[in-house]
Amino acid sequence: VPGKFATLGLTYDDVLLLPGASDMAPDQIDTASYISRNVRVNIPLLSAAMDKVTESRMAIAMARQGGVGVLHRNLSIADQANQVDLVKRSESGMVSDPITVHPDATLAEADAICAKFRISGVPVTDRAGKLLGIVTNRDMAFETDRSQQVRDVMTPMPLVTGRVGISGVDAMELLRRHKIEKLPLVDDEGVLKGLITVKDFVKAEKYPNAAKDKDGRLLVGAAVGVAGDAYERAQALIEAGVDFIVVDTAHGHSKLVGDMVAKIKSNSAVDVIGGNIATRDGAQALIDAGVDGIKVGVGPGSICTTRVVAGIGVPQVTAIYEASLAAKEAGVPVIGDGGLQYSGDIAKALVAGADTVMLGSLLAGCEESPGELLFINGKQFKSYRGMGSLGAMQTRGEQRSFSKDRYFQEGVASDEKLVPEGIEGQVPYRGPLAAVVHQLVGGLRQSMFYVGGRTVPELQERGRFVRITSAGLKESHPHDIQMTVEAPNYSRK
Ligand code: RVP
Repeated sequence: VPGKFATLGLTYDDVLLLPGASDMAPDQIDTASYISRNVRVNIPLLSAAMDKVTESRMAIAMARQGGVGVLHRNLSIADQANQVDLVKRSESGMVSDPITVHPDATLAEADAICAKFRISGVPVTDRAGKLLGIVTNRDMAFETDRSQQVRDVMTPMPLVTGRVGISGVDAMELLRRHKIEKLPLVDDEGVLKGLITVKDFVKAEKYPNAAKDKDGRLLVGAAVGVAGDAYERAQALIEAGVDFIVVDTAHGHSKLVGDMVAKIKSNSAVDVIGGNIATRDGAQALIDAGVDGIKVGVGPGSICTTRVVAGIGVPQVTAIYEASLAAKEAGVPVIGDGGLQYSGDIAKALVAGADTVMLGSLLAGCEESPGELLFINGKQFKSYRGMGSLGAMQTRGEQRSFSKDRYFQEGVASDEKLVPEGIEGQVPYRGPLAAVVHQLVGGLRQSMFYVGGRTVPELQERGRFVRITSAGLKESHPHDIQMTVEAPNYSRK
């Protein structure tokens, strides 16, 4: 852009989508999209990498709904890698590397394992991995002495087992015929190679739209930074089975981010997403560094103060549009991150050029987000805060913050010297994620119907905006009435 002033910046509230000719039935709509070159989701939603939004519980719930969670990084490397592990083991066609217990372990230890992974029983193996038996809740329920060894309570071999590579149908038939819940899979030497459980079949039926990897495990992503041990963190996450890494900073158009993307990519096959940027040049720099996905958003976040503290940013619809000009040419998907307030903003982001969107405040109030329910004046809330807020960046007891480097403040000597770019607050409690996602995706499907786009690419291609004024925005919201009942998908700010 010549001169000092770039184009006029527009955001969600500045535009509406034009209704277009539509010849489809609503049930023909397909909301699948790509979050990066090789990671496909069934609904175009990601939960934000924030410590009040995405830990393993939210990530599991998101993937079951067909989207994906990005695990935040404001915790130790071991803890974050453990969260990846919890998601990858939560539901699957077959667990290829099942949790096991040694026969010398105590019942108390076996209990702890079951509780940690929310499972009802564990195969018992010797040091060489040979299957010796299985110990389940049923074996342990009536034992009062928790110091007893597993070997004395387990159901020993011979058990009903399957061969590695058994089909789902055959496995289900074995489970049914023998009225058992777990089918260990063994090789010729009797070494445990996998586990199939009834629960997984039930869940697969309950969540038909779940976003899964090629082995049938739920998809999950995780965030890393650029400072200190960020590269070691990425390696640990990859080892734990993460599907993609997000090099997540407040300024993705910086050499440090490009270098980190290139370094991770040079050593692994997982997709690497870079961000955040808000211009075409920023997107191009990430493409040149080799990213598989681009995250767009500087300052739109509901908890973000970057635009006032630093005076930096681009209104989100324009930011997405500009970034997508570079991204489309390179075949790299775009994530529109932050600033969405209503379901209608999802389609606006997609028409502007995003392939998926990332949500913070819209999901922070869910049952599955980290943190306790707060009761204030008889109403229920959950806390929510920016990763650049003082609370997220300062030291907690002995525990240093791992999110400071998102704002390039890793080297700041003491907490008093931090310059926050976010605030802390609370959002209304919204109940289980499934109901929230139902409304968000329901809104998106309506948008697709109105625009006349059966698929996300069709929506992107056909969608056109009309710019509106503040009078138009006022007209868009309910007006000239006192709202007496809140709708599940609408509340006045
Ligand atoms: P929102 O959905 O509007 O709540 O925005 C969430 C996004 O805001 C995050 O995905 C992240 O990009 C950004 N964020 C997180 N922390 C902060 C901050 O402290 N400024 N901003």
